[in-house]
Formats: sequence, C-alpha cells, structure tokens
Amino acid sequence: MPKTVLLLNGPNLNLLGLRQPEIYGKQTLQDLEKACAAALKEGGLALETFQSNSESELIERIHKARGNADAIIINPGAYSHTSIALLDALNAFDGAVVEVHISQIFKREAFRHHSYVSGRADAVLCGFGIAGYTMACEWMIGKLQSAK
Ligand code: CA2
Repeated sequence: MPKTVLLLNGPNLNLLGLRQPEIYGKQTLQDLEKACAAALKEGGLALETFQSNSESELIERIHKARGNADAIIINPGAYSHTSIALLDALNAFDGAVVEVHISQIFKREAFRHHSYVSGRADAVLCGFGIAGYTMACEWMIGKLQSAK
C-alpha cells in the first residue's frame, strides 16, 4: 500500500481559475489536484483530495485522516487567519503537515500576515503560485521516503 497524502483546500479555492487570475492564477482546482497526483505518483505516494467552504467539514476531514493518511498538504484559505479550531484539529494529526498559500500573504493586507495553522505546519510555502502545491508534494516525497 503506498503512503497517502491528503490535499486539503479551504474556502473559495473551488473558484481557482475562474476569478481573480491576477492573484491566484489561471489553473483550476482540478488542474492542481491532477498535478499533485502526478508528482506524488512519481515518488510512490497516493493522493486524496478534499475542498470545502465549511470550517467544520475541513475539521471532520482532518479527523478522518487520523490513522488513515500519512501527511497533509493544506491551503486553509482565509481560515488560516481565523481558525484556532483548524489548528487544534491539525495538532491532533500525527503526520507531516505542509501549509501552502498561492499568494505572497506578507505582501498583502496585515490581517493575512498571521496564520494559526503555521503554528503546526512542518513547512510553509507562500507566493509561489500554484507551483507551491507541487513543491509541497516534492518535499513530502523526501519526508515520507526518509521515514520508511
Ligand atoms: O494565497 C492563498 O492561497 C490564500 O490562502 C488564499 C485565500 C486568502 O484568504 C488567504 O489570505 C491566502 C483566499 C482564497 C480565495 O480563492 C479564490 C480563488 C479564485 C477566485 C477567488 C478566490
């Protein structure tokens, strides 16, 4: 059985490629999920994906990942800046966690400069656009292979 990475995307990221391409690029959520699946497959890892606009659904999905997924790549969207509940859920997950932001959040409004999730993440990528997700996959391959 290959090790499994869960890719979680938070609120409004279902609109990727459909609105605000100047900030979030032209690729859709489906495009980036496909790119992650391909990158992880090269490294012998499997991908599960989940997107929700609901904080509680994201938390439930993280709970479900306990004992079922080896790692989580998460773009919590705006919940990064507000959700202690999401942080608590990730703190109850034992595997590696990488936080991804498409935009360079530190160049944007001050309210985006702090992420609760970063307090749990093993690595954080921001400002690399959609490429940040495949970079997170590459990092995860090294991390999970070295944990064999
Ligand atoms: O840069 C990121 O990835 C963010 O997590 C995106 C969030 C934002 O609240 C964070 O501060 C930074 C917003 C996601 C909105 O996604 C959209 C995508 C296309 C069109 C409209 C919104």
